[in-house]
Amino acid sequence: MSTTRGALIVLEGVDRSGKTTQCKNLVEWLSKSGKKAKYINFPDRSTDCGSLIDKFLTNNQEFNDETIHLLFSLNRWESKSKMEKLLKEGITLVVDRYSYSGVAYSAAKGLSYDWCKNPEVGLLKPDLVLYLTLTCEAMLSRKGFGNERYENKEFQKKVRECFEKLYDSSYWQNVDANRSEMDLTQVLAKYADETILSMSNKPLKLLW
Ligand code: Z5A
Ligand code: MG
Repeated sequence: MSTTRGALIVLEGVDRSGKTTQCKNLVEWLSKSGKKAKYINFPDRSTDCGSLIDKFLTNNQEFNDETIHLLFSLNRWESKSKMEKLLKEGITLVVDRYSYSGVAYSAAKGLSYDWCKNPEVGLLKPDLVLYLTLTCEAMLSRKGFGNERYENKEFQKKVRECFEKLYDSSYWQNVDANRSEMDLTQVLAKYADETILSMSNKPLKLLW
């Protein structure tokens, strides 16, 4: 009998909406309920390309808007084969930011949507995007906001508008993140579970 593939589940949302916390909780929850699941995050700062991105985000290196956009995209391409292999082995991937962050942050700087989407064409398309929504006030009150590049209120407002343009009701689910950590995990786990159960013979699709 062939293995049912894992689901590709992406968490997106504005800064501090709790993506990393929730991705980790979700992997733990899925594992406890007997499903194989793995956490993956972008940017992956552990690669050579990721280390350049890290220098940029921490204001230790400058790149023009197009260059940093392509580096973020390259950072996802580096992982494509590994992700495909894991999914085919039946492992569900819970991904902390993906191409949607890539497009939203660059488009918020003024690059065109089409230009921003192009380098993402051919990457794996998620089965489910869980988009965490958070009001500006709630975002600003959370710990750690303001330490890195892009972490300012005006820019985050533009990012939010760009994310909203990417919304696609066929595989996106908006979730209000302004609730307790555990309540939010329960809501997300329900959506994740439904998606995993619906996998059966679904082929992997590609963006965009
Ligand atoms: N970027 C890009 O430009 N292009 C790309 O292609 C990609 C990314 C992939 C760094 O990303 C930057 O890269 C990011 C987008 C850009 N720039 N910005 N802004 P990152 O993923 O490394 O960003 P980060 O520094 O980890 O922040 P974050 O991901 O936005 O935070 P989060 O993961 O959404 O939140 P968190 O770390 O889980 O939680 C934040 C805080 O809130 C923390 O103190 C928690 O304890 C607290 N928290 C979490 N959940 C709750 C609840 N439910 N209630 C109250 N408090 C909570
Ligand atoms: Mg994070």
